[in-house]
Amino acid sequence: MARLVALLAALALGGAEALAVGRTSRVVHGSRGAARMAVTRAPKAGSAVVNGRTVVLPKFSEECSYTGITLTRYMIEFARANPELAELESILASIQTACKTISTLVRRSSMTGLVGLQGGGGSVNVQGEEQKKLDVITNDVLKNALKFSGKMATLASEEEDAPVALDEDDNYDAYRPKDIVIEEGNKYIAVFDPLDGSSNVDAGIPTGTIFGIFDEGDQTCVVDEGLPLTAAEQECLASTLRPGNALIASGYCLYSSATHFVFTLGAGVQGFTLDESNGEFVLTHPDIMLPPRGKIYSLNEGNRWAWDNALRDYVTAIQKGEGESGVAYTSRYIGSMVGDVHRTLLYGGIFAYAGDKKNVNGKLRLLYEAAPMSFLVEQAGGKAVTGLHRIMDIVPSGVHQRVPVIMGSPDDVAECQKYYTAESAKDPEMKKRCDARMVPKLQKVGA
Ligand code: FBP
Repeated sequence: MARLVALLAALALGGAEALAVGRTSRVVHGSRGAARMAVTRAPKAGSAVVNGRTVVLPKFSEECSYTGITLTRYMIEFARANPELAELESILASIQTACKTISTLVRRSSMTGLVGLQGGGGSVNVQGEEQKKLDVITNDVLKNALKFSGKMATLASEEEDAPVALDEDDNYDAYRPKDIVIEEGNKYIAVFDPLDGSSNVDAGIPTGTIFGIFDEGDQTCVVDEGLPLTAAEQECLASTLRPGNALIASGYCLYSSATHFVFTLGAGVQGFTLDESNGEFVLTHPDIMLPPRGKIYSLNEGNRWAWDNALRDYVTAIQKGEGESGVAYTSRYIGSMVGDVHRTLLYGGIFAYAGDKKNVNGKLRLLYEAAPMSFLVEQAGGKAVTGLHRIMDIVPSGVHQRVPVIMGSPDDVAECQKYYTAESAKDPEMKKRCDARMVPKLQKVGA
């Protein structure tokens, strides 16, 4: 009775004090001794249909005021709400562990000698880029974490020439007495860029990890029988080269002033921040939605001379405040896709690495950069296009295929797209080039 009176008295005080009172001695001691209070920043509940599958969003009616809603707890609830997708819990657990490790490796790299080029230089990946020490190390960290989840069939990475097929590890048989047949879980495909923006890492500029998860599903592409690949390799390649609209999860981890983990499971976008004090990602940005329009454009203006007229005219118009909003936009460009997209998701506006006369397909890779980020942007209410077409609909023609990228606030991307539509109506070559990307082609390994 006394405790009830105290509680009512505390509540009568109203506001934070009430909670403070609650937190001190009276209200804190629940049956398990941890503080409990009504959740204030819980993500929206409900469900959504993803690739023909209904995904139920996890619900949080309580939150520990000391821990908050962690990514670990979010995925536990997600698995409870979606038993057929329960394996995503251990996959995301593996990815978050790898990202925490990478966050520490990047932050301490100047003190641990992890800056600079792999092997002092000369170590070149399949795209001809000189690898940083951290490119190779972060690739190993993420590859191992995914492999040890025991849920992956195939991995494709910016730092791997070709997709890597994962066989059952020895433990698999060790755990299964020969005579009992146990239903084998699903297997998944992970595509990732272990350290996006790595050209910036030695200068302490934000970098990130980008990932995308496909379920094994059915193959959407054919492989050139002429390729010198074994049947298993052909199988593995074909199962990896999937369009973005087949993704079941994607996200990034940003290594910057704070470490942010932002992801989607096809039903909205959730943002977590690493609480360095307990090593947990805590929900700080529930249900991220892009504003319909922003005031920031983000692209490498150093390429301006090579841009298509469409892009040049669009950027000129918004710089001068002669665009649809009549507002003069400002420029922000980090040169790390994860950093530039993270800011765009939170502040709105447009990020682009378009095709140009120098690189008709731009610079960013479809499978493990453009498609996973497009899934996020679309789930946050934005748009992601090549100029004329939706990036998520492109069937990759190679693991390292590049595509033009224009993404961000829906009204900004739609405005930019109008310039491309107008120019392609005058330039059949350009139209042909853009439409050709939408036609699935025979697959090539290193392309
Ligand atoms: P990687 O560092 O993973 O190769 O990524 C490419 C990237 O660094 C993107 O993060 C970024 O958006 C773009 O290249 C920057 O290119 P540029 O220096 O030509 O503007």
